[in-house]
Amino acid sequence: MKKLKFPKDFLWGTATSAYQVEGGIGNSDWSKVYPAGLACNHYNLYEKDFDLIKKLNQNAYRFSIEWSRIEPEEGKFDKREIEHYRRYLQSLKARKITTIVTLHHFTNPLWLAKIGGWANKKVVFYFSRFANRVFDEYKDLVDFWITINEPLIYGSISYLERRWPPKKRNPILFLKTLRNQITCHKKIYEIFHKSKNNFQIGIVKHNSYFEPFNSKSPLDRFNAKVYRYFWNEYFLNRIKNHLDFVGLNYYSRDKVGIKFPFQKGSENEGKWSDIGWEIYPEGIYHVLKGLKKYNLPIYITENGLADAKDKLRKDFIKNHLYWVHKAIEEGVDVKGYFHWSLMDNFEWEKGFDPRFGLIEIDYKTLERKIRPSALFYAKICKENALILCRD
Ligand code: GCO
Repeated sequence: MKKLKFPKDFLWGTATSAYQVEGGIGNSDWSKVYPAGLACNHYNLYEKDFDLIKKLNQNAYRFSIEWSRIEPEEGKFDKREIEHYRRYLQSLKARKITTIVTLHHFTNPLWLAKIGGWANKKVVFYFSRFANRVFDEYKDLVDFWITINEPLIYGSISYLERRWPPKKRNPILFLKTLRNQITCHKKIYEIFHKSKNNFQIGIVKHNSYFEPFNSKSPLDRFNAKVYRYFWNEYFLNRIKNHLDFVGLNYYSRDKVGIKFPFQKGSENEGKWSDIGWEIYPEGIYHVLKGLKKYNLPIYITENGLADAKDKLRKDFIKNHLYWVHKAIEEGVDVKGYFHWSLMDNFEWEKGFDPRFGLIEIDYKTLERKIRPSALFYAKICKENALILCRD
């Protein structure tokens, strides 16, 4: 038996986002295009869910505040919703759960979408006004702020791949969005840090482990480097002086290169999740090592898989944490791990089929059922260690 201890005060938690779990959001750019209905009804059942977080020994929770609830019309702030999230945060604090709040997790109020969303320069004014208001309301209750979740995923899927609202394919709009995200982040960082409150503010980046499709091909090796730079580093390089920490979302490996049909068989040989993402735990180690140069604390803000039968999740957690621990031993300053997700939820354009939860949701009754992997993770959280048995 081997015990891999994690650093003192390590944060162990789970992550969700408002649109994916709350239910009843009718006023966002997603509401009509991909309605999430009642989702998990977390909006009303949050006390119950926080009890489960506690029961599962997690000491931190990452979630998002829905902009379209707080500001349903431009410039009009909804007092009832502001009070809702205050009670929400208070009940986390009452349970001594560290709070990590994401300000933008993919969805926008309809009024913003109507004037061009994130591609419109005005978003800088609107989003920082919203952020500022939220900060003023909740600054005593929030430990970590995240401005934007996965800026490049958001920009590319919405403005290049046409899969998410506004479902456009327009590189100019993509670049404008990117520019506005960078400006917004820096501005909010500066505004928040005028306050004397005790908090940290950062970004959540989706970084992948890029490998050449064919390691013998110089072209493929070059391609992997280009991806690593533009996907993993470019955004961080632009905001690195405006960060207290880096949030990392790691899911998988991507083999990149010039693909010829006869090379196909060699692609991504590992295990696969229910939605076809390769499970490649070692990748998290390489990605973490890649982030070391920023010299900032790192929180793994998402890591998980779609696994309805809960067959692979336990090993997934174990093996990823093994590699996280190795990175820590080699000097990477990882301070927390958040599994995606606390419970099954609305997986964007894929709907409710993919099951990412440590807790299973029965969408008919909204009953919560703890999966075996959640208990396995609970042990790790309690021990602040990963226990490896020889079996
Ligand atoms: C993302 C988001 C989450 C997803 C999760 C699983 O990475 O797209 O932050 O909202 O649900 O990553 O795909």
